[in-house]
Amino acid sequence: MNILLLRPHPGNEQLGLGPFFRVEPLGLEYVAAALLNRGHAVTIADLRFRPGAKTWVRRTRPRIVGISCLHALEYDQVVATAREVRKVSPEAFILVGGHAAMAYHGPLEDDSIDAIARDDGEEVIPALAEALEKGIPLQGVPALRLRTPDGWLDTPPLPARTGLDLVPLPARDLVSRHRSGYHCLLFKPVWLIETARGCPFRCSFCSVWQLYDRTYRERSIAAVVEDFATSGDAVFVADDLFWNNPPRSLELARALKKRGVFKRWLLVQSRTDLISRSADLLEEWRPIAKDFDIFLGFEFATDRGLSGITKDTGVKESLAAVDVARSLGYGINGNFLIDLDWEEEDFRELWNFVAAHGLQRSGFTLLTPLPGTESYRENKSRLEGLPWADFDMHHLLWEPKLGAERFCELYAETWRRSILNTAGDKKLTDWLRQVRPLQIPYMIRVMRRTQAMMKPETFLRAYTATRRLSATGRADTDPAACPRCGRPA
Ligand code: B12
Repeated sequence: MNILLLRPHPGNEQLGLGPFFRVEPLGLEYVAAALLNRGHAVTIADLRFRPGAKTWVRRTRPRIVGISCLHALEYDQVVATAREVRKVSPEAFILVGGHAAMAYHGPLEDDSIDAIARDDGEEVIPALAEALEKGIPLQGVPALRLRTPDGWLDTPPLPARTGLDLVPLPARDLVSRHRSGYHCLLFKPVWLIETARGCPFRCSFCSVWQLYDRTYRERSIAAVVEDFATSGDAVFVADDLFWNNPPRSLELARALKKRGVFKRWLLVQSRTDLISRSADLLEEWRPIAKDFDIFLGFEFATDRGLSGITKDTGVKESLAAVDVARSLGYGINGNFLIDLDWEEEDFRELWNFVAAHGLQRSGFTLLTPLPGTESYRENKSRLEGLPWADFDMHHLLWEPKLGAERFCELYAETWRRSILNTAGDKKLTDWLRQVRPLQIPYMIRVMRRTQAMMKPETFLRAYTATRRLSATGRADTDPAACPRCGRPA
């Protein structure tokens, strides 16, 4: 069967991590590998590059079109993509899957979509293909939310969570034409690797543990070593929580070294408390890459702030993690949350903490109720009608306590204190010195886009545009500004 898998353009890559990161559609590569094993003809089209969906549908004449929906901010774009596909191929079966689709499917219940996958794709799509091929009723295909003449209904769940070794390696060849376009700030091209999935913790702002019931699944050491050995030299590890299982992680580090794996750059995501007590493990991992960065959620600069969310760790652990990581030569890319209820003093406390501990490489996101979290359920009524593209953790979703104008000034000032401000300590020329000459135009483009976050108008215009949109049902008509992000067109 011809199957086309689409990674849509997210529609909003303007702020936060959006401008720096464009990584391969790893979830689709695993799904594709599962389908190739069953003898299907599979194409992955990454619509962040040309050509568009219509061309791919005409070229591949698919029986099934699978569309991935990773982030809540992509819902509207995913529906738009499904409608475009439906127009060119009325007979194709259109299925949507991916984190945001599984965590909260309401916005995807559109007439252009035939089903939404409620679990990981490796078992679901092959079962769907088989049912379509044999004319078996789709109600028997597991883990679907299915559109029927009687409305949307759930099919039975998978008997157990899919083991990650069911498909040991992703079909990376299917995206090789875009490899040079995948990047993470200084590194281009970049590879995305997954060694484990899920998280046993219970942070109130995160939708991952809620979706996977706090489970944590691991790939086998042999599969991960093979994946590392055959991938390129700049790697972002997609695991929700790296180093979670110290004995297995130690074994993995040793196996990678034994295989001679050494990368130019590695980036992993982990927790402060885990790092603060895992110095030996981090020491074992450090020689595996020349530069080794860690994404760490500090969330707040005070225990008072941390007590307002469920994080189950404190500022003491944040600082201990910084000490452990720095003493071993790791780079720290922290993230702090900013609450729309903040007073001026809260911003100052954050700025002082960042300066005192040298955490200028951090990012600053707005505490946002993401679909799939309890906080979304609690705030649902006040979020009704907002464009999904605004759920990027940089858009104000309601009026801040300080008033939008003052809040946006302080938020932009927070970003101005980060190393991304090219008018600050690290100039554009310093960034350019860190990349190869061929990558200078790319780097200039990325850093220029990033400067929008240093300006209060960016956040304020976006907020005003959204409010106008909810009041009138149409976008800001100012032709000089993007209706979503308020940036000059
Ligand atoms: C890689 C990643 C990114 C990358 C790449 C995204 C991109 N645009 O290319 C970067 C770093 C850029 C990124 C950015 C952001 N991200 Co992100 N990201 C992830 C991460 C860590 C891993 C995803 C991944 O590749 N996993 C590995 C693959 C193998 O698994 P998978 O994608 O889940 O695929 C499986 C299934 O989902 C399913 N499947 C997938 N696609 C399909 C399709 C079909 C048809 C079917 C049937 C099945 C299926 O089968 C696959 C195989 O089992 C997830 C965490 C997560 N657990 O999802 C967060 C996550 C998706 N991101 C999140 C967030 C919040 C963001 C940001 C807003 C953060 C920020 N500070 O700015 C930005 C938004 C950027 C933007 N404007 O677009 C949240 C989303 C929450 C939500 N409900 O919306 C997550 C869940 C992290 C979290 N813990 O909260 N992100």
